[in-house]
Amino acid sequence: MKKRIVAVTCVLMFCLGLIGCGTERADKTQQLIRGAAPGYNDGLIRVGMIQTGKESDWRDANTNDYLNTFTKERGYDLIYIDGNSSSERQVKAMYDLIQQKVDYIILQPIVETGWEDAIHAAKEAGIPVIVADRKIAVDETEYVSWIGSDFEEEGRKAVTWLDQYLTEQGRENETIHIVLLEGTEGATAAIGRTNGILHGVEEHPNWTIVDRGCANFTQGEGQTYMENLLSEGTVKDIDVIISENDNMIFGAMKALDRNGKSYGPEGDIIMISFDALHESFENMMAGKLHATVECNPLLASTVETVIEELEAGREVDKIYNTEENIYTYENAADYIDQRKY
Ligand code: GYE
Repeated sequence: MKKRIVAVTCVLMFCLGLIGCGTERADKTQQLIRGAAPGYNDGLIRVGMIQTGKESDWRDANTNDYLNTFTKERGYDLIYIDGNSSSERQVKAMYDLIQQKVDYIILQPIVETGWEDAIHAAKEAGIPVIVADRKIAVDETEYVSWIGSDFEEEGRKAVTWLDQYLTEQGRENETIHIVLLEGTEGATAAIGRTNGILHGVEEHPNWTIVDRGCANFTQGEGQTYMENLLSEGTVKDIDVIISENDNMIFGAMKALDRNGKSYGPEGDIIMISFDALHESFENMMAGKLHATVECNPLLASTVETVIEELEAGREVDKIYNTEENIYTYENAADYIDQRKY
């Protein structure tokens, strides 16, 4: 379809005596002419977007960012597909979008594996795929770019902060019992954060993971997981809970409340999570959460930049990492008003 647009555009420009036909891709002028091209009814760039689902508040912020960026007013026809937390559904969506001959596919995969054939089919069809948020385990020549966070670095930030905090508290030589609530198995965000955290734990012979398990990044599963753990009674001491996202720690808080356990800077258990949602800042200010490692969900503008570059026929980078911070109960009040999600 793109070739046809370019061809028609070139004929138009040639007839108007404007310029010769040099580039293969549309630039801004060509985009304007798109609308006039017969057979291409609206002049919009058709973008298929495959989302993971609705597992967390981070995800809602991420979805809204795409919906607000890829609008008709801004020149896009967005076909948004909710993966509904199903990898099979996501793969099927890829084939559907290929069949619809969209101009670009944005893929936000649930898990890294299982993508070889679908990604290759998109490449064969000449549809550029931009992967965002989590990664896929395929050769990097199969897709255009990946845009997202350095999740292992996020994990390291959490343990570095814990190390400093324990030292400040004079607890650097104490045995520290850690519970680790993990995100979805096979998801880059969970793999990376877990690696970063476990490396940090290995470096501290007096730290021990007394329990770890998957709660799929959801608040409900975070709560159930913690309720089960507390009712089993096999884990006696918990000094720290590290949760691989904010929603799971909110769920864990409910379970701790129901079991009369105190936590947060004003309680017994040290609480650390990831994402840095607005609600986490409120929790830090309320003395219920120690720290949250930022993970930026606002990826759409970078994805759009990649599309604009491709439209202009320019080269794009393979990896775009987001800039991120860690926030704590000590500085939450200084930042809460600036938070965008
Ligand atoms: O941390 C979590 C979400 O992949 C970075 O997925 C994302 C993670 C995020 O549901 O809240």
